[in-house]
Amino acid sequence: MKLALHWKIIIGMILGIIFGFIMNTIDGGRGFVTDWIAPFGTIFINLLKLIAVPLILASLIKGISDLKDISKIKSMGLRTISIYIGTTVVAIVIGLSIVNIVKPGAGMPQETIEKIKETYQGNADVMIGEAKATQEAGPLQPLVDIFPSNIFESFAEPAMLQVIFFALFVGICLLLIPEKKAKPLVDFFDSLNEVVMKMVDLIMLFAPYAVLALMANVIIAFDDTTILVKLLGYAGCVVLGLFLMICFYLMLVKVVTKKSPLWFLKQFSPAQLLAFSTSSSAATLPVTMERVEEHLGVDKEVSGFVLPVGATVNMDGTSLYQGIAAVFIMQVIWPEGLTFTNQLVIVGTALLASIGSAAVPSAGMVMLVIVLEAIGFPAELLPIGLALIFAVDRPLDMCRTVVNVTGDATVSMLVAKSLDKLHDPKPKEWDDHYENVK
Ligand code: DAS
Repeated sequence: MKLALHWKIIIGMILGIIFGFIMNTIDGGRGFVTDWIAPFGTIFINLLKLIAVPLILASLIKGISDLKDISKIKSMGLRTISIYIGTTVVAIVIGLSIVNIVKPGAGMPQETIEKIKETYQGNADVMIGEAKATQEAGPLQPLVDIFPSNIFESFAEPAMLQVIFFALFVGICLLLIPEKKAKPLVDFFDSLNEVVMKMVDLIMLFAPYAVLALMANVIIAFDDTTILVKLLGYAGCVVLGLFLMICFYLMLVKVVTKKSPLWFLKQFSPAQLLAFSTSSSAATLPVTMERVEEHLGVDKEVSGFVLPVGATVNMDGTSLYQGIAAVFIMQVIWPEGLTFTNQLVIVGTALLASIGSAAVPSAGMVMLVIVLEAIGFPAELLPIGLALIFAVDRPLDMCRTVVNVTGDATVSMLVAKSLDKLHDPKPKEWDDHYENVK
């Protein structure tokens, strides 16, 4: 019986979790996973990151040149940004509602706080240092950073927004020159897009084994389960909020595109599984694009713009998490900060912090510092505050990254539907591509 690839990925995840727990009980087991298993997960993530930039370039340039009409680009950009902001505000409001009702941080015993502080203060200091580094620039630096001075540097970093700007610039200019002159370059990017999509398929055949390595590596990181138990209330609020966001997206898909939510989940699940395993929207982006274009039926000219922008600036899961984390930390060590005004400030700053969060593991926690500083959180309590949530951040990061990529896919369907660029997909199975190669 031939198993669909996403079932193989799920089996790889389960085996990885079991293997990780077994290695945690064996002397030298953690070292074995770190030295001999984890590298296969790193190779997989490297391969996905390798193709992200050429895929964005090819998909966006080809897509823009297919639009044939520059006014559609402005309309697509405005619809995309406004829907992204709307879903992010919904996410933050859901998060704040849950954490204020459940109050997971109220009444945490002082000895628990002390134990958490001594265990994770060092990690917290590193996160604070990273956050400070992002604040050194001026208020308009995020705008300046969109415009590259050397596109090869942009490819190398990769600076996703600079790559997107360059692709948009090239695509628009291709529309403004005679079609005969544009055709060679359009055909080149069309062909490049096909090649990169084929690379996604072949890389994904490695996914079940890579996911096993990634999950084993996550499990061996858990060394103090007693603290995890103390944070279950907080973690439960985040997971509940993220679940409600997924339900919100499925409602949007059903109401706006009339597609079945279960069909949407079935088609998009491989990208969600990878987002969960890698905790990185950037690494998942090639698979997100492949699933949205080939299995959800979104035209390339929409997915090529909406998804790379979304992976970079639309992080609904992260903003929901930041809202909950900020209030949880205040409930535990700064209850006097729990004012209505501060919670309104959290809505605004969590929106900006999620836009500024990089699409890489734990980025959301680093930017949480911005949210806390915006509400006047005492600087001397910041290390304790971050230490409080550090122990459970990795599993929550995995969950919020799933919501981040699902939000991007949902918005791409809504924008495509509004521009009449949503078609019935003709999906090709992953293995079918592989068989063609033999
Ligand atoms: N891991 C981030 C991402 O890739 C999300 C986060 O850190 O909050 O989307």
